[in-house]
Amino acid sequence: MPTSCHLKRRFLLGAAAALTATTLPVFAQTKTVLRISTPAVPDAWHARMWTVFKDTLEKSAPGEFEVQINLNASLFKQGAEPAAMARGNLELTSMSPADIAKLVPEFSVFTAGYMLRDPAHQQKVFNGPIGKELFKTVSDKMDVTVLSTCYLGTRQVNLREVRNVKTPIDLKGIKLRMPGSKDWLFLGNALGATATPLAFGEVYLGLKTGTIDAQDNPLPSVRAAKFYEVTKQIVLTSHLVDSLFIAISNKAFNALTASQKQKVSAAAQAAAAYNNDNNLQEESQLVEFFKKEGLQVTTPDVAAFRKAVQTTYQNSDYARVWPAGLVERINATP
Ligand code: KDO
Repeated sequence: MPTSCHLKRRFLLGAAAALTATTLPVFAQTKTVLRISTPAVPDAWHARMWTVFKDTLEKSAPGEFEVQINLNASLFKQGAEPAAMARGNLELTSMSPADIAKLVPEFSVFTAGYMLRDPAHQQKVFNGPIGKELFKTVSDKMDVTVLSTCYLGTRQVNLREVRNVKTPIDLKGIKLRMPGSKDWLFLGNALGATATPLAFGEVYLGLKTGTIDAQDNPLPSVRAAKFYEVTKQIVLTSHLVDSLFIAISNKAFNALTASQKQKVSAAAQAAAAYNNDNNLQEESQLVEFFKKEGLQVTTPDVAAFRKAVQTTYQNSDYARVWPAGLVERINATP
């Protein structure tokens, strides 16, 4: 028969075991997991910025978050991120204007060539009243909160073989790879080429084997993804001052405390600032780099490209989808 001393000891051992069994997982669960998915290659500034996000958050909220960074579209394929966020399978990503335009048609104004003038104009538009209004619609329709605006760079045409390109007519018949959605394809065709959809991760091989003749991306992306190894020319069309928006699902954001929300937003701002500074600085130096790598870097008749592209958009259904006065407000933003 157990003595009371035995019983007490057994009770204490049992209680200790129960405590271990319940407390360990509870501790593990208290960290909020933030899964990030992006098609960016590791060497791109908009991939590296996620480490800045993670480190900033670790400093401001030590031990509160587990930030999981998935690059190279290893978690979700390019463009599938907003749907994954809606299903609750992903917390954060960087969305392109074309990703947003699928659900918020008026946002397609930012998929149009020659709409934003330069990186400073881009930041003023998105950090001012236009951004505020449109991001509210994005939150209502997509259930995600935009935390900051990244400058991806200004998109240029990058050809496999050297060609004399002055105006859109000179791109006739060129199979120009674009990301795989209708707004991107419209832009590629507006440039005068034959737009062909392909995921970012397949572009290098497409250029190498010749299944595509060209691709368009900002110079820092051409460097980071090493497209210069398999192409011979860059035509400085500067057709799109491109943006990426750091966004978090509303489900994940609303589960945070007010203080955590503020810290996550601040980390996203720090990440965007890091990306923007580096992309801007590198972009200004890359023409020399590509020339040294043996590429021809040529300047076309940009005014002719601008006119042709803007006319194509004005005469399309896009102009009807854009809210009255929006283009004028964008143009009037200093
Ligand atoms: C691309 O596929 O060309 C693109 O530049 C589109 C952007 O919106 C973005 O998805 C980017 O790829 C990736 O992050 C890879 O740099």
